[in-house]
Amino acid sequence: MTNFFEGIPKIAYEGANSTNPLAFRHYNPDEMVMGKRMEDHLRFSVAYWHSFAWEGGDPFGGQTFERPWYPQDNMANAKLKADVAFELFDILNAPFFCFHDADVRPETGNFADNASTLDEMTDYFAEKMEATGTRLLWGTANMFSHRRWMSGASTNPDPDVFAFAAATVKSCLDATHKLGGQNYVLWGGREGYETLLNTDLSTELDHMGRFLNMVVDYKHKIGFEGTILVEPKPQEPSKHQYDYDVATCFGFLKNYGLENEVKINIEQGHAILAGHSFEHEIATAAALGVFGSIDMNRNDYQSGWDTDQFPNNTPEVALAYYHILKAGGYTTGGTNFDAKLRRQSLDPVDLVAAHVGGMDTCARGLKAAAAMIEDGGLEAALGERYAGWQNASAKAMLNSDLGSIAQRVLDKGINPTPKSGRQEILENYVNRFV
Ligand code: XUL
Ligand code: CO
Repeated sequence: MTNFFEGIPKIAYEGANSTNPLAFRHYNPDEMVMGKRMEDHLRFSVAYWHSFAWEGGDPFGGQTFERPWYPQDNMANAKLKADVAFELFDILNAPFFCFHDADVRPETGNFADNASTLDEMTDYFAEKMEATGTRLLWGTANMFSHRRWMSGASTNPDPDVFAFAAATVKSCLDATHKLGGQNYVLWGGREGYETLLNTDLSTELDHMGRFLNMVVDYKHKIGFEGTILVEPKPQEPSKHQYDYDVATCFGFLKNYGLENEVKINIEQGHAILAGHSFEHEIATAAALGVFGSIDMNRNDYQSGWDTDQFPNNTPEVALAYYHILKAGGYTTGGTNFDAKLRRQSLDPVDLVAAHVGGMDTCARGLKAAAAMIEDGGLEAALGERYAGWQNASAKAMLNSDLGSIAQRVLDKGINPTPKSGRQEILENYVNRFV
């Protein structure tokens, strides 16, 4: 045991009337929601990078946090960081965690040393996972922070960087497989460009497509049964990112023959940056058969940055879970808190409280979503709005052609009467549940 969280108890469920800031008011892991335990619906995961590796810097200033595992350039501190991380998982009773290679081991600047320190750290994790029952939701490679990645990883004009990226993903997939990870994520922060003046866009897309095919081949070769996920984001750090949003990713997957192999990890803040709502991205992925997992957070609506705040808006979260439940819930996916403290939130208690609030907001959203599904009001309204399509002659149009349909309009004198979309009535309905 370290003394990092000294004085902070394990977080318990105390019910909605509790005023204890370090208690769950809604997250009650064993509570049944639509016939399934809440913990199994939500599948919470703590993100190693924001909570343990990020030092509180922003574009105008560096480290604000002081942690006993800084500087993060040696293995002793990497192990201390792991000890504290597993203590947080335990305090929160979080079933899963996620990590990048660069979060957990020091950066040595060369592949062989990075691979061997990653191996040593994941052995260290394996012992802790065995002892505590914490599981790995996903692993991933950080191919955006080190300067070698500044012009991309698989899309880099330099084939040596492509090679370094392939070797890095191989080592991270091996690590994820070793730890029984349920998914493997690829987020392409630098897979994009700053200016077309120096970028061969079509070659870069082909390289990225080939790279992802190699990842899928390797997954099958080693018998990794988890899901390969890509994570859309429109920009930041690159001006243009190739995996802009769910629809763009789906087009990419189709183009490179990967739509049955790869699913999508959808992040709230990235959806907002792309000009979408979170539920739009979830519903689009579900409609296209590629919904995988979510990175739960919240973006500031004014700043235009990826602020990665902890979620605290129940109505927004409720609509997200409504679409997740409608899609059948998670299979290998889960709710990963890709969320970070504000840089003034210096204390260990801030880290705990941030997760407690995030988990509670999600639990409350899940319960509201389930109540809406059980009530059936939104589904009934949809049924009514699309009722005309139950008609046999309406359905027959879909197997017809423009000429025959035009003839039918003339023969029957079809002249549609506009009907109310009932938006305000439906918004009022949702407010009854949140
Ligand atoms: C960056 C982001 C990443 C991915 C994993 O915006 O979301 O942390 O989730 O690389
Ligand atoms: Co993310």
